[in-house]
Order: sequence, then C-alpha cells, then structure tokens
Amino acid sequence: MKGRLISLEGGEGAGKSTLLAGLSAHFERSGMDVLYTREPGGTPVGEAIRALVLDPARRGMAVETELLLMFAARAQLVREVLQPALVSGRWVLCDRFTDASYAYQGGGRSIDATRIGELERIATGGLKPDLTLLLDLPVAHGRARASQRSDADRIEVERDDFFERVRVTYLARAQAEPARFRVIDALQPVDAVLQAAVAAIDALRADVTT
Ligand code: Z5A
Repeated sequence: MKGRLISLEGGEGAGKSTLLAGLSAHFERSGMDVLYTREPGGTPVGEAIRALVLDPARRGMAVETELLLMFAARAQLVREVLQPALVSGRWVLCDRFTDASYAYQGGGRSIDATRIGELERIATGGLKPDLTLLLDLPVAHGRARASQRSDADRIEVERDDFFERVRVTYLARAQAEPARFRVIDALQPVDAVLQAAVAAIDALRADVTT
C-alpha cells in the first residue's frame, strides 16, 4: 500500500473534533490531499450501524453485539474506503479505528483482548494505522467538557469507572507500540494540541520521503 493511514483516538471530551477541524485547515493550507473518515461509520452501511449502536434507546444491547457491530462497520470501511484509498496512494485520517474497540469494548466492557484480536483479523486483515494520535486527558476533565454537549449517546452515559478503564487501555496500547502512537496531552490549549499533531504527521511525511 502506498498511502498512509492516520487514526485519531481519545476518551470522552478529548477534543478529537476540534483537532480534526484544525488539521483539515492545516492540510488545506499546505496543499495536502487527505481523505477524512470516521468509525463507526464512513460508509452508508457503517453509518447505519453507527445510528444503531449509539442509539440511547437500545439499552438492552449485549456487549458482544456492540463489539460485533463495531467490527461489522470496520470491515465495510476497510473494503469500501480504506483499502482503495491507500492502494491509490492517498493519505487517510480516520476518526477512531481498531484501538477504540480494544479500549471501549476490551477495557470498558471487559471483553477479552484475544477475542477482539480474532475479529480484528477478519475485519481488517491486519491493516493498522501508520500513526495513531492519542489525545489523553483525565476522565473528570473530559467528562466536564463533554457535558457541555446536548444528547449523550448510548456509550457516553456509562459511569466514570468505565471511562477510566478506557483511558488505561489506550495508554497501555500506546506504551506497547511506541513507534505507532503519539500521545498528546489534551489538557493543553487547542493550538498546542494541533501543533503536536502536525509535528507527528510531519515526521511521518519525512519518513516516507527518505
Ligand atoms: N466506539 C467504540 O465503543 N468502539 C469502537 O470500536 C469505536 C467507537 C470505533 C462515538 O465516537 C462512540 O463510539 C464513542 C466511542 C465508541 N463513544 N463514547 N463515549 P466518536 O468519536 O464519534 O464521538 P466522541 O467520542 O464524542 O468524539 P468527538 O465528537 O470528537 O468529541 P470530543 O473528542 O469530545 O471532541 P470535541 O467535541 O472537539 O471537544 C469536546 C469539548 O471540549 C468542546 O466543547 C471543545 O470546544 C472542547 N475542547 C476541545 N479541545 C479543547 C482544549 N484543548 N482545551 C479546552 N477545551 C477543548
């Protein structure tokens, strides 16, 4: 594959949407052609799954169902969007990818990581981001930020201990794969978060061209 895949991860209120807006303006200024997509979603099938899996009315959803739906959306995104884009040499910025399933369904819902790994092989065929930007901040800060928003989705209504496990799992994955992850302190001002993300992306670009 000639293109590059960058994923954006973080817990609640980490500021992913804010960073995406900043990165999009930065890429436009620097003439970089980047494809944006998101998970769950990014395809008509994936967006339908997103509506179902995040619907607060679906209170009875089993954790295994939630996990399978995340991977069903991912399998579609990989085949319909990511593989063709990467093969054609495009850079893709994906708002969440497989690390989110390890963090939320593995850490948050306590599903065994080995079972998640089995689904990962089926859904992604081993496709991993070249770079993962992890926006990290204490759960209480993130929840305070997110509380400014209106409707909470089915996962956002979980308790603090759920989001603590999500955070711990993200950080453990970053520690296990330091070459892929760039952990960004999301308590910094918006501009500083953007600068850190741009620096990590520039380093990847420099790697590709040398
Ligand atoms: N999920 C899952 O469980 N398993 C999976 O495999 C996948 C996903 C792929 C939807 O994700 C849900 O899906 C998510 C995980 C689950 N559920 N939860 N919880 P999403 O990524 O679409 O939704 P999100 O987590 O809510 O992300 P978001 O929309 O990008 O929100 P955000 O990270 O909180 O970003 P924000 O809206 O930019 O920032 C929140 C507020 O903070 C806002 O008022 C900003 O102005 C403010 N902000 C942002 N940055 C700063 C800084 N630096 N300083 C101060 N204030 C700031």
